[in-house]
Order: sequence, then C-alpha cells, then structure tokens
Amino acid sequence: MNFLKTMVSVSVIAIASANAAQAEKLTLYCSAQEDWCQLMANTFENTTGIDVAMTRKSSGETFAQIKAESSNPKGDVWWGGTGDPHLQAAEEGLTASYVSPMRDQLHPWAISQAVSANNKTIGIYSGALGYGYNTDLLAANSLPAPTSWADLTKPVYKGHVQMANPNSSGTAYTTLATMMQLFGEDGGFDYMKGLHANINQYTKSGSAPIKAAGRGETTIGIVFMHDAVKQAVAGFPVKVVAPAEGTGYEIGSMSIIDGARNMDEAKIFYDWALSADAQNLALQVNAFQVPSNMGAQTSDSAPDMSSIKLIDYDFKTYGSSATRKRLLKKWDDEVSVLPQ
Ligand code: S7P
Repeated sequence: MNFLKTMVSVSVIAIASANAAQAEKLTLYCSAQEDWCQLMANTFENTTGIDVAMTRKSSGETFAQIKAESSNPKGDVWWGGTGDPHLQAAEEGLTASYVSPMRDQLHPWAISQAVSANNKTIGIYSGALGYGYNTDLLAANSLPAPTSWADLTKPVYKGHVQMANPNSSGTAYTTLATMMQLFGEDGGFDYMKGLHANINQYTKSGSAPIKAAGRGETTIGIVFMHDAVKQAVAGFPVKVVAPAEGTGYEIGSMSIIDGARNMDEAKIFYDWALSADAQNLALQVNAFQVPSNMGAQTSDSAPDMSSIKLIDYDFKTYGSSATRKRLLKKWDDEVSVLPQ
C-alpha cells in the first residue's frame, strides 16, 4: 500500500514532508504488542523519512519510565497501552497538551479520553477484558469450561490461572479496576484474594498469559479478549470468554511526552497515528482492537463489543493518580503477599 497516496489527511503529509528534511528523529515508547509497535515504527519511518527509535514496554512500566525521566525527558511519544496510566501521566504533568487536526475523524469515546485529560492524551483503540483457555488442557485435566469471573476463583482451577502483575501491566490494572467496579472495593479485593489462590504466575506483560495458554503452559490466561482472539486465529487451541457478570474495557491511548526533544516530529507521528491508514496497519499483525478512527477497518475476527456486557468503566476515577497508586499499593500489601 502506498501510504503517501492514500493518507487521509493531506495536511499530515505536508507537515511530514516539510519537517522530514530537517532532522528528524523520534523516540517512541510503545505499549501495544511488539509486532504492532515494530510495524508502526517502520511504516512511519518509511512514510516520512523520520528515524524512529522504538522501545516496547508494558503500560505500567512505560508510565514508571516516563516519570523517572521527567526531569530530563528522553521519549517523545507514548503510543499504545491502556488508557488509565496515560490519564495518570496527564494528571501528573508528564505529558503535553495537543489538539490534532485529525480529531474530527475519531469516535466520541476517543475524544472524551482527550477531553477528560485537557488534551494530554487521546484514544487510539478500544478492547474488552476477558480471558481465554486452552481447550486441550481443559479437557486433559477434566475441568469444567469457565464462563464467569466467579468461576476463576473456584478451587478446581487452582494453579491453572495466569495473569499479569497490575504494577507493570495495564491489562492487569484494568482487571483490578474492573473487579472494584463489579463487586465494590471490599468485594473486589476479596475477589482478587480468591483469584490469587488459583494463580500460577504473575507475568510482567499483560498478553503473556494467553500466549502461555496457547503454548499449553497454563490453562487459563486473563487478558484483553482481542489478545486471546489473536492466539486462536494463529491456530492455538484457545477459546475466548466474555465473563457472564460483565467486564471492563480499555481505551488504548497515545500521549506526547512533556518536554519532548523532538516535538515537531512527535506531532507528525501523533497526527499520522490517528489516520485511518495508520490504524489499518493493525490488520496486518492481527491486532483485533477496535480502532478510534471512524474510517479505519475493524477486523471480522475482532470481539463484537456490542454483544459483550460492558460495565460503565469509570476512567476518571481509575485513571486518577491517587486511585491507581492506592489500589496498586493495596494489592501489593494485601493480595500479592498471601500464600498460595
Ligand atoms: O496490544 C495488545 C494490548 O493488550 O497490549 C496493551 C497492553 O496494555 C500492553 O501490555 P500490558 O498489559 O503489559 O501493559 C493493550 O493496550 C493492548 O490492547
């Protein structure tokens, strides 16, 4: 595909060409899946001539890095990852305000993410939380098929469930915040304790548990449903579950880092990443999130968000610095230390 011909916004190209002659490098912190990060970086580089140095880390880890570097910022754009830590970064003054000319091409949910953060972040995709299980392992262990969140705390699944650590992983923080919203704070922490009894490993990355399930290293992995679909489409014996009680979701986000050394290039990347063509790159790497550009394609394999019982996820509360810090500390102090 020739992106210079097909790019939706002519203004994006004009700015890109003008600036590409000058310098042009961009340090990209990426928190989506590795193959998607790489494709975004390479395609942007080829399209604009701007050199991209890309690092992939999970959402919580990237937040921590940007915070640690805040007196001497090294990154320019943070692309991908769950919205909560992007909102926290905005609140803590780690990211910069920018209103892209591409905004009128976006779904309202992507713009509302920006509005709630004084335009310091914006939605680039969305996806629902759930889990997946390895159908072969389930049968081999004569386990019943789980259908709800409550099922995952049943003793029969002891040692069969894997999720990420909510400190490093946006997926796992979304899980923690979802349980608070489904069951209340006391009930939610009781749930996390019950789940902990069945967990075989807390991974660093959010999608690792379903990759492990695909390989037969765990029976169940708690992940975004689109990450489970990716394993199923790749041919692994993975069944995707939308939990019966309902579930939370993410607005995967993008932010420009405050004090970015390459601010012009950061804005060029930002505008480009909001275009339909850039978002359609997701299809090449089986990234099954729902794109934020209304003209971008959603794969037929993507989980149908309208058929999933979604909670009214409170991004303002669970993306706030005070709430995220408090919940993570409470999880560290009261859940992670419990014997298994
Ligand atoms: O790209 C897949 C995806 O699930 O990864 C992001 C995730 O936050 C990154 O992994 P962590 O859970 O380890 O932070 C999601 O935003 C995205 O949908």
